[in-house]
Amino acid sequence: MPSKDRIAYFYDGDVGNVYFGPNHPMKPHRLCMTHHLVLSYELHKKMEIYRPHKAYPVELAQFHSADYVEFLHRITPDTQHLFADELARYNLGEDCPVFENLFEFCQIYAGGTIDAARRLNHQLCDIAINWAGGLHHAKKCGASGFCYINDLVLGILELLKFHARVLYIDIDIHHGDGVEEAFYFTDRVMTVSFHKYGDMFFPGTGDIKEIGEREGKYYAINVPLKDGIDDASFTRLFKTIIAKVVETYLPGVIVLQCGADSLAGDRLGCFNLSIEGHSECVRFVKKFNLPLLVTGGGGYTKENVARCWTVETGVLLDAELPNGRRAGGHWSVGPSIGRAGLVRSSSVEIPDNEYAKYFAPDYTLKIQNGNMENLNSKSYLSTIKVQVLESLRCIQH
Ligand code: ZL4
Ligand code: CA
Ligand code: ZN
Repeated sequence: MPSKDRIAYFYDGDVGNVYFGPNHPMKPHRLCMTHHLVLSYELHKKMEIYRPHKAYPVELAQFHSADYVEFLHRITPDTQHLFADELARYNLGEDCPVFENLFEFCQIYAGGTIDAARRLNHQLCDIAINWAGGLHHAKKCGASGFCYINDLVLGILELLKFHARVLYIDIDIHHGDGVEEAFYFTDRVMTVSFHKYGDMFFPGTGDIKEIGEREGKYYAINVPLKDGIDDASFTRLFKTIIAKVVETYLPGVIVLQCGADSLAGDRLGCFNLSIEGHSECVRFVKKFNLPLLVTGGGGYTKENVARCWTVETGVLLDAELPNGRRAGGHWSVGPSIGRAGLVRSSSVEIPDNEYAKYFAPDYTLKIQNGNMENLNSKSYLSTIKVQVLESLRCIQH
């Protein structure tokens, strides 16, 4: 177990109190649920918890255009009807609505990722976690796909002040287009995104042939996948590619976007990963023992998001949770009567807390299997792997 001060965890209770609107898939309340679940497992005793600073407009403008930042700062739900042109220009609307306290929300999640990068830069921790961050679609001059400010790009720019090479890995089911685009022409950041590709799935980019340009050629990697990918196929492909990437690129620091919409049963997703499969990727990345910045991202079945990021907090702390993978310690294991009064076998209930009701009826960290066909054939996955590894062979340091 690492000493408590080596893991920095960023959280602001205000971040979960914003509302994107009726039926909007993005529910920041999942961040409160995650935090309460982390507390109920007493994981806060094994890491330092910080409230992030609210990033200043000039910090946001390190990547974004000053006019866009200024507009985000100024616009409110009451005044938006006066700014139809600007709303269209900055892509604000149905996916990216203007809501109460929008700018403060951006300042908090971006502040968390920037603070995380700064603590890593000064070697004040080995791993920094910001589950509110990971909003990978935001562009220099506008919002996209529920993302307004690209905290990942801001965090990476901060890391580049101290590190020659930054590796960005993205396991959200959507293509990490905003981060890729920001660093498409440089070899100082390698971006690797695993995502669903095809059938017009958002954002529509991330073909395997997108590899970067000019100085950045071969430094963008895209792993396009079909519906229903399972733990075995995903983790095998992930480990093969990431091991080769780290061996070839020799990054000084890794940024890992852990979007939980790649889990089975996600409201927007179509993959079939369990929490074990998803968190196995986190465990694998941690094992390189490089400074690591971990963020959230998508995730639209909010009980599963909270379960996943809690288990992954445990993985990063070397404090594996019962049902996260291995059972052990003082947790009760074995046949039990659930809170719902059902007899179950080999289940471990999450510790009781004021948020426990969200995890009914089983009250465990397990999620429902998607029961889906894996449309990624062995030969398809093998072709993808071969193409990525071939592209990596073109890099010569
Ligand atoms: C919704 O029900 O594919 C937004 C968005 C709001 C409530 C109001 C209904 C009005 C699904 C999505 C209709 C809204 C239709 N409401 C929005 C091409 C689209 C154009 C916009 O995980 N319409 C755009 C974005 C994706 C598109 C995914 C993932 C983020 C991340 C990191 C972003 N956009 C079609 C959709 C609803 C809504 C229901 C929705 N939007 C599903 N997928 C999208 O990678 C955080
Ligand atoms: Ca992705
Ligand atoms: Zn996503």
